[in-house]
Amino acid sequence: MKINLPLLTYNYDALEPYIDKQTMEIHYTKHHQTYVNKTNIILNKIEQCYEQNIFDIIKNLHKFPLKDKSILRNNAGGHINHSIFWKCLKKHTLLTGSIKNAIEHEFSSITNFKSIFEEIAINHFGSGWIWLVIENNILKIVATNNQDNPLMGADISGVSGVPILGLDIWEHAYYLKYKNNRIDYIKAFWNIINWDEVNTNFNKFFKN
Ligand code: MN3
Repeated sequence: MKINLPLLTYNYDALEPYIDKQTMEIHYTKHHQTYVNKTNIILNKIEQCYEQNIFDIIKNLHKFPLKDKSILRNNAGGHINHSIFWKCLKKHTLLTGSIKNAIEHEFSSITNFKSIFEEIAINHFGSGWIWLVIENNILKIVATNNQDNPLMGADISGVSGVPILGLDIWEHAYYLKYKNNRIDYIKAFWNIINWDEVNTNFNKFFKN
């Protein structure tokens, strides 16, 4: 089994000025590509891989030997996290439809949702990701360290649920433009969320 860098459906400068062209290009062609390459190296070495796709692999990390497990956790995790992230980014979409209703239902208001999300992102120590997940049919905001993903389950990532929106808060995601001002990067995120994609994800995983 071999994985590939997913096609980016927009140009590197499409998210300017919120995410600059150079950061996008390096992030996608260097960082994400490295996660893909390292995942493929380890997948090549594993004699028998019973899992048929990369999502099944990160959901079943416990099935792999310890040394493979940590390499897969970091690199297959990195690949999936970034694959989700790129799809969640687009300028000029509207927060509307079922996802809007669900956020208002769960967090009282959009404003309150945003402030909780920002608070979790600002207070997260070190590298990681902030996610909006559906867990037991409830919307939650959770954080993971390094390249962990909620799909890995609580035993590994400390949280669980299906991610429908993710924000990369590694320094490589923002440092060229925002330097140490992670808070400005987090606040800029609201301008580039692809709510159409998040709404599609919500409808896919939320059981009415
Ligand atoms: Mn990244």
